[in-house]
Amino acid sequence: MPKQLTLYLHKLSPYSQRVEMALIEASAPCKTYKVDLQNKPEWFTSQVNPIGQVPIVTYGGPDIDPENPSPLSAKISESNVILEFVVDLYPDSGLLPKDPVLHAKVRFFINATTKLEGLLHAFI
Ligand SMILES: N[C@@H](CCC(=O)N[C@@H](CS)C(=O)NCC(=O)O)C(=O)O
Repeated sequence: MPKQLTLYLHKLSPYSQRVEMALIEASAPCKTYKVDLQNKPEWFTSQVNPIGQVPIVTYGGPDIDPENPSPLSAKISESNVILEFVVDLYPDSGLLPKDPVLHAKVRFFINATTKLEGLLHAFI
């Protein structure tokens, strides 16, 4: 029985989108909760992510209402970190090739897209 996993996201956030896609690709049972970034609920910053960003996942602890997160769940933020976490949870999902060369190529792609995001932010 997998532990509870809840993804807090925003549909227009590319960081959220990549985590959601990975969870779908891994067929991971999870809940999603859309955070209103224009009007963040107080419980989100006090109990889920003190810096108020999405995506973030809660993992483990009791399976309860996402608006009432448990202190017993692990809180994992940063899309790249969450992606690695999903791979660790679902090593056979095919998200990350086991072949070392292909693995390195995927990591190169992730690294390159992360740098591109930085450039993009410089223009907006
Ligand atoms: N480096 C973070 C960036 C996350 C990020 O910038 N999230 C934005 C949405 S795209 C956000 O939550 N903004 C709301 C805020 O900062 O108050 C990641 O990769 O997860």
